[in-house]
Amino acid sequence: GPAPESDAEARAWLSKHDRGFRHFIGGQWVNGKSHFDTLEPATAKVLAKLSQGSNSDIDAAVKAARKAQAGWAKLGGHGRARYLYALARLIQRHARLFAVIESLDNGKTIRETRDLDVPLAARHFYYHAGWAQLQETEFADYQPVGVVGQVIPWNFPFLMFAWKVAPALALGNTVVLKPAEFTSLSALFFAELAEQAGLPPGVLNIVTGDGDTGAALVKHKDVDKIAFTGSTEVGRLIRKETAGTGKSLTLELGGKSPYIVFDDADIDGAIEGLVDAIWFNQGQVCCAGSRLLVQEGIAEDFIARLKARMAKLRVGSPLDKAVDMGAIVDKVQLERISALVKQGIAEGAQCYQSPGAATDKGFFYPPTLLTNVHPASTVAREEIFGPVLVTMTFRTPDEAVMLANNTRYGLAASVWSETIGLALDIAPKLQAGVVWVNSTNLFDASAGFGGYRESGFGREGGREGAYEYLKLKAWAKRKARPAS
Ligand code: TXE
Repeated sequence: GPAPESDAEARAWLSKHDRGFRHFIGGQWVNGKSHFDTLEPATAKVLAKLSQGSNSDIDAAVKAARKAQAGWAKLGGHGRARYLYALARLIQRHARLFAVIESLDNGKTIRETRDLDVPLAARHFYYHAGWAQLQETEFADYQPVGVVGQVIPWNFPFLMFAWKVAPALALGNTVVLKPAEFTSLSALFFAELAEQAGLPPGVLNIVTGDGDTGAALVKHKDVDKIAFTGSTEVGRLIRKETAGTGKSLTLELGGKSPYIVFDDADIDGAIEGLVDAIWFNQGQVCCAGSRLLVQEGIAEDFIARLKARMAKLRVGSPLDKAVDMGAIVDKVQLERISALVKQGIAEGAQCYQSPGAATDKGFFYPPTLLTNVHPASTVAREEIFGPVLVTMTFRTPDEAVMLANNTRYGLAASVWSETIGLALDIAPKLQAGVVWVNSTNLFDASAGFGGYRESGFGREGGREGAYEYLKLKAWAKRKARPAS
């Protein structure tokens, strides 16, 4: 196979910071009072030392963002677009380094970081630069929300960073962002580039740390909006915390998305789609197609072919370009996945795991399939957030819809059938923010992404995503009084 991607440049960058990474506040690098280690999931070794953000770090960052906001808004759409274009080009110029940093930090494969996370992140900056250019005409009656606090998860560290930061900045807001504690490195590397690009101090502030740091940001009195992506549990806490305050809120939370295969589907296509739906990013994807609903008549054959495909998946070092699945982000997440699978078996499911799970060093978990799953069982209801597919069968289209919607979530759904009339009849009945027909996991900056029900509210990307960072100012000018 091809040689593994070299990590030399990334290791050199890390060793420049071996005394500990700092927060980026008001254009300055500020050392935290305490630090914590972040691990490399593929080896379980310490990768970097990060600053733990305190209440006073958050306060300093919010003050810096407040101070910068009026000037940033006044710069106008075109002025801001120039910065966003410059940032997009810097991402592209350093794409390889970004991809390696992200793979080391998260455990996801270099094929994914190189071909998806990093290019899509750049695309978000280009795309939102476009909205900035058009702001005065397209959003003439709108004002920026102001100072935005953003808290992001670890599954797509850099892509979630771009989803949050690009629209906020484009539309005249300033940002305090807290990356996930497991995966802060790509955000910090970006901050170095923002400094290079001459982004005005205070426009983008990054405070690293754990959930306490996130909570301090959510509670801060001078933040106008909170945008959060992460667990449903923390989303619920944040909604309570912001209730009764003037803060706006958008939440992108968990999912348990159905993947529906009818008996007339293109079976090879549906199986390749599943590889992408549930084994991409080790299944740590909010919109993962984690519930396979397959029509009864083809179920046995489909499962047999799926197992054969699973046996070919290669699990191993994230920097190996031939590897399909890397490491799970952290030991805690690995244990959560493994406990849920054990519970599924205890509740009557049959478990198939492909033999290819690598190494005993890092946090690896094999591609896993649970069959004979009862719709009421834990694994059918709870988000596993790992490489674990649960399967159920259905007989009729109505039953497929009923099973698909039998969840408190509603992020995504995938429908496979060669009868386009059937697919288009089913799609609108599915309670999900996005429905993919004969495809899965397609994302673009121009398409608003977000959930129904307990998957959250608000959209990211598209025109709708831009509105989340704006507030309407309806106004009228009094007519001049007619001279009497
Ligand atoms: O998420 P958390 P965790 C789901 C997935 C996973 C589970 C737990 O099912 O197994 O969540 O993951 C910050 N106030 N998803 O525990 O805690 C935290 O520091 C403010 C789905 O890692 O929600 C991090 O930056 N912030 C999801 C971010 O919230 C708080 C992606 C997310 O971490 C906080 C991730 C608090 N009280 C996990 N507590 C998706 N939908 O994509 C924590 N944080």
